[in-house]
Order: sequence, then C-alpha cells, then structure tokens
Amino acid sequence: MKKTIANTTIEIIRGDIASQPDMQAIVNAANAHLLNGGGVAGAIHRAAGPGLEKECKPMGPIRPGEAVISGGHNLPNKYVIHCLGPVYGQDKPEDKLLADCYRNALLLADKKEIESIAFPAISTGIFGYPAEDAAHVALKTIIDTIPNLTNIRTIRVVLFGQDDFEIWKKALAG
Ligand code: AR6
Repeated sequence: MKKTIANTTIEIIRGDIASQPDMQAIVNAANAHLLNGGGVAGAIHRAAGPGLEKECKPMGPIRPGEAVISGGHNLPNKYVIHCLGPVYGQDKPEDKLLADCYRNALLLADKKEIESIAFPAISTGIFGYPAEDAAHVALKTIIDTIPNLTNIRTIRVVLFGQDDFEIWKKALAG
C-alpha cells in the first residue's frame, strides 16, 4: 500500500527490515548502548556483521527518542539509523518519545541527503508499545515531517507480521 504526499511516497509492506536492498538507509529499533540484541536489532546486526557494533558502541548510550547514524557494513544499505524507542509504561510520555524517533530519524537522513529510508515498527516488540497506537503516532509524525524534508522521496515501513501489516495499512488509509 502506498500514499504520496507532496513529492514523498509512504509505503507499507510486509517483510524483513534487514532485506531491503533498494533502500539507502534502514532504521534499527536499537537498545541504548547500540549493541546487538533481539528482534530488529538482532536481524540488522546479524546481516551487517561485527563491524556495525564496533562502529556504534562509542556513540552510545543514547536516550529514548534519539537517533544516530552509522554505515551499513555488510548490509546492502549505505546507512543504518539507530533509534531508541520508549519502553511502554516506563519512558514517558511514550507518544512524544515515539514521535521523536521517527522525526529525528527522518531529519537526520534528510540532512545526509538520503532519498529512501525503511523503518520497522519501533517499540512494538520487546518494548511493548501497542501496535495500533504506535502505527497512528508513527504515521502522523511521518506525514507531519514530510513538508520539512528536501531529499527523502520514499519512506517505507516494513512490518514483520500479517496482523501488524493489516493494522498499518488501515492506519495509512485513514
Ligand atoms: N524485520 C522487521 N520487523 C521486525 C523484525 C525484522 N527482521 N524482527 C522483529 N520485527 P523489536 P523494540 C518487528 O523487539 O520493541 C532489541 O533487543 C517486531 O515484530 O525489535 O523497539 C533491542 O536491542 C516488532 O513489531 O524492537 C532493544 O533492546 C517490531 O519489529 C529492544 O529489542 C519491533 O520489535 C527494542 O525493542
């Protein structure tokens, strides 16, 4: 499913964030210390190889809502943008911190002249953010940020499960 706003297209697809070879950047649902982990972080670090953790470690710790950028190492993507999402029920206000992740990642990518970027559903796995609420916060933030972007033409959200894919499609359809 796709929706174009100004010159930027938002795409919702089902897949693996570590297998998006046509994207210049992918976003990692990171931990504060930017180390290898489970879920998205595990998939990205596995595909990138040990050089990614070596590059990232000195940039940590990061705060909820913050985004930092690294190279893609063995990934097909030139860059990885690492975001620390809020732990649901712990890092508050969760909606603002989740919005900060998407906004900061997009602005950082745009500054690096990146034209295509793929996000996972940050915070909705181990960090426990309810899927539907997260989809609405994320899409509203993406749509609100698009007018401030100069270079990004494609913003893809990659959902792992069929249920999450349906939730995000519905949220984008409005
Ligand atoms: N591609 C796309 N989405 C995925 C993939 C994948 N390969 N694997 C899982 N998901 P999570 P968080 C979905 O837990 O909640 C890590 O250990 C998953 O189904 O990766 O932000 C870090 O080190 C869920 O919907 O991220 C942190 O400690 C979503 O991606 C912590 O987990 C996010 O799940 C971050 O937790």
